[in-house]
Amino acid sequence: MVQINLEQREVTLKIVYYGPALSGKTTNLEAIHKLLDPGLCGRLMELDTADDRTLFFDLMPVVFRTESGFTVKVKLFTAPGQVMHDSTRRIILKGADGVAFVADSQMHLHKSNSDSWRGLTKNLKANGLEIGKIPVVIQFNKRDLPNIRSDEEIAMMANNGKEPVFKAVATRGEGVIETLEGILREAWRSLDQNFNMEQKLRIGEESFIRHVIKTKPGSHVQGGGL
Ligand SMILES: Nc1nc2c(ncn2[C@@H]2O[C@H](COP(=O)(O)OP(=O)(O)OP(=O)(O)O)[C@@H](O)[C@H]2O)c(=O)[nH]1
Ligand SMILES: [Mg+2]
Repeated sequence: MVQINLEQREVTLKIVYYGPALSGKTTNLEAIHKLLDPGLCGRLMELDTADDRTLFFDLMPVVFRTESGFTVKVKLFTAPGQVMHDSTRRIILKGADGVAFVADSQMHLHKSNSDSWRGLTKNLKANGLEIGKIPVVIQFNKRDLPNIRSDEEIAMMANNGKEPVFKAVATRGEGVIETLEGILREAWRSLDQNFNMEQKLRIGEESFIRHVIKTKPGSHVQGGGL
């Protein structure tokens, strides 16, 4: 849940990257870390095993100050995807203001995507949250691989579902910023509705997003939207 401290003029938001094992959640954060302005990004902290599997979580804060004098901290977390870490996933989802669900586009991983989605629903519920109420966007990652779900299929899912859908090749940084922008937008709208963020911080949605997504000069950001 967003923390708003009016006295210290500080606001902290939590966004969680969630999805099946090896779908590319950590890779998304690494790409964001490379693409965003280093002046805004904190250290990327990865708590993982020797073979790079997320053990507990990754965390990267993005911090900026508004002209109205507020410090805004956006904390980007990844949850570990391996099946055995379910209780860790539940803990990491606690107080999330938005979830970016990173699905693996490969056909044969369809079931792990849907199992993970079901797990998300269950773990949100355990935290008093609910899909449909908390902002969620979906990213279909690994678009560079063979035997993946077709663009048509993904477009159809995007049409039928409520969540915004993005396509990505996280290893190349493609679609990663678009996904982040998508979840920030959804999260901001929901927080504004519930807590009057615009009035409190005296910044609007676009300004909030532009503040976070300041890419490094010269960095190449490619589209991943539908
Ligand atoms: N070909 C391809 N490989 C990718 C892409 N994104 C990530 N990978 C690779 O997939 C593997 C797993 O990526 P991670 O980012 O560690 O996956 P994760 O979701 O954090 O995995 P867990 O922490 O175990 O849940 C790594 O070898 C990545 O390089 C992509 O877009 N295309
Ligand atoms: Mg990981």
